[in-house]
Amino acid sequence: MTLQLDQQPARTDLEVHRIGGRIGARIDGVRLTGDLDDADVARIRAAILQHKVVFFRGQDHLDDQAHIALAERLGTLTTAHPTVNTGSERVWTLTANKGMAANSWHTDVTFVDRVPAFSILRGVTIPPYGGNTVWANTADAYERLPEALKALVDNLWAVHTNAYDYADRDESEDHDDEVAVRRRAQFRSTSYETKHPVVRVHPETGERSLLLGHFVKEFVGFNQRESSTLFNLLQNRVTRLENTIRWTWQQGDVAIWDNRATQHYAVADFGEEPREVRRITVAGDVPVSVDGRPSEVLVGDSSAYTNLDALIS
Ligand SMILES: O=C(O)CCC(=O)C(=O)O
Ligand SMILES: [Fe+2]
Repeated sequence: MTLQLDQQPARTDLEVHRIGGRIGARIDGVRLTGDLDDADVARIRAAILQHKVVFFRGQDHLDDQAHIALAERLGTLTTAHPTVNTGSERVWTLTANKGMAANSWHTDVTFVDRVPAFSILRGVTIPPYGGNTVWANTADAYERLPEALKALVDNLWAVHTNAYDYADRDESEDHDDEVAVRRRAQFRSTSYETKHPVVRVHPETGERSLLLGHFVKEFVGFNQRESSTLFNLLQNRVTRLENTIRWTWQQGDVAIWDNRATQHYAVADFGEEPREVRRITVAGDVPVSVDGRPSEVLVGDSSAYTNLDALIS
């Protein structure tokens, strides 16, 4: 007889507490390591798929290596970033937000075809105030669209790029600061453009979700002005407050999100206070549209970022 997951005897005190109406759960009673038992990993993965983002308090024991070992339990890892030299093969370190453009709604790395599956973010230095991160549920946003709009987006494709015009979207005071300018130049040092379906079918849950965020350049068949009107209409559905969860970080917290069903925004309201978070990214496969067509690379080769042949699911 095979036991259902939730009928298996609990070996730890792992508990999942929902903290939002449409997205978000906190998981208590578990110490995150690469040695978690398989049943706990399965419960955590199921919770991520259901709640889209999950949070763990008090994981101060994690260093980069343990963080990597934990992430490997969820799948094959990507390199740290397709274009930015982070000084590490796997770890993407974000110190403050200056010019990083994380204070803008996005899904991670959608300018390549192989959009990451999971991002695992650890709070290393947390400011005394501000610096929250907000996540939005892109599957729920799709489900709540009026049928007429669903019919439109089911057949809509968007071009995503890492070379988008930041000046358009960033009103921060340090936009022209030297560090910010240098970071942006590195971010765009190699150009990537990918055509993605606006509605993707999730490879694990079968759910449909909106694949948008700040890397979108335009919609296929629409001019700039029309693209921007349509983009705002859809993004507003994704980011309405009822569809989000906001997390107030403490040092040692870990957030894991399903990058195939969320967008996020790091709020840049912590003045000159230091803030550092570190991310390990689990590779994902190429999105597929409602009618079964995969995303298409227009510019750039991201095979070094994610080796699709090595993907384990
Ligand atoms: O700084 C944060 O809280 C999130 C940054 C971000 O966008 C990411 O790690 O993907
Ligand atoms: Fe991000």
